[in-house]
Amino acid sequence: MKKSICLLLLAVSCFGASAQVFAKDVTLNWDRNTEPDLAGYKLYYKAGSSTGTFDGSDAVQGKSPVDVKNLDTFTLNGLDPAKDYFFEVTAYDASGNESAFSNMVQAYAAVVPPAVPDTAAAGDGNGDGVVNIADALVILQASLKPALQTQTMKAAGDVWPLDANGKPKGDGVINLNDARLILQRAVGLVSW
Ligand SMILES: [Ca+2]
Ligand SMILES: [Ca+2]
Repeated sequence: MKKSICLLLLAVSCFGASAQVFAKDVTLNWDRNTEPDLAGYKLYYKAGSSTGTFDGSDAVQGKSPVDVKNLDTFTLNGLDPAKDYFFEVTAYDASGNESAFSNMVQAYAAVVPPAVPDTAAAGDGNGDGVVNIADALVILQASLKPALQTQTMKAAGDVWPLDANGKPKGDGVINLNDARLILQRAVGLVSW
């Protein structure tokens, strides 16, 4: 049980019904040990930082380490997509002797996209529930100084361009087009 094991991260997938609720599945693969008394592998995982004990407990399969038996590919399910995870694997023999740890691999936290504005909130760049000139000014400021842009502005203030039905579609950036369109909405030149 001296042989080193090379661990690879194969896939990270996210599934979820809304932006807030995701389950993350992480598939890992490692090279097989060739010792004749090899009995299986243990998959260690932890959330947060790469240092410290591999004391993960989020996976559907249970707390770290997960005894994956004599497999060389395994998928951990139900991890929190908001967290970074770190993984290592060991091999064990029929007598219970455990190898040294493999290399460590990391699965990064998923980037949760900003909520798509519904038409009621679209244009409400300051998040106070109404669309008026104050929002046009807030978005104008934010368009000139990106450091000022908040999640609310990005979600509600990115209204330009409008789609074929005249509803705010957005193009992923806050700029003068958004400020102008919110101003037009505020003074009643457009509606959505
Ligand atoms: Ca507002
Ligand atoms: Ca825009």
